[in-house]
Parts: sequence; structure tokens; C-alpha cells
Amino acid sequence: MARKSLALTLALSSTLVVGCAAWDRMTGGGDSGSGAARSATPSFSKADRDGSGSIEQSEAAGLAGIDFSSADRDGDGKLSRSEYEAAAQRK
Ligand SMILES: [Ca+2]
Ligand SMILES: [Ca+2]
Repeated sequence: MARKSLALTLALSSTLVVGCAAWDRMTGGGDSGSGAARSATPSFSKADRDGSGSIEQSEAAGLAGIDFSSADRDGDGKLSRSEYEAAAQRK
């Protein structure tokens, strides 16, 4: 009985680890691999990693030269293309 639950625990935790790694890859992996950090602000279409048509705060977090709170002029919690481009030029 004990052995069975241990195996189950192991299976669950390895599933979690794999799931987190996959999620990290999907979401861009946070700040790992920022070795190519340049000061140039990427184009809107590059910055919009999920293709939703706007830059969410999580997408803006990894962008050089973007101060999200001042860039979000209308305060809707995301940057439209015009908000993003204005902020990119303003720096
Ligand atoms: Ca987006
Ligand atoms: Ca906005």
C-alpha cells in the first residue's frame, strides 16, 4: 500500500515538473536566456508573443525600454499597437 502511494506521488511530481517546463517554454521562460539583451525595443508583432493583438503586462515585462504603467495610457491593462509604438519611441 505504502509503495503504491509512493509511486503515485513520484508519477504526479514528475508530471508537474514536465508540465512546468513545457509551460515555461510556451510562455517564453521568464528571464532565463536573456543573454542577447539589447536596448532596442522589438517591433509590436514580435513583442505580442501570443498574437492577441495587444501587449499584456507579462509580455511587456521582458521588453527593453517599455515602462508598462506609463505606456498604458488608457489604463486597460494592456498596450495597443499605438500605445506600444508611442512608448517605444518615447524612451
Ligand atoms: Ca499579447
Ligand atoms: Ca491600453
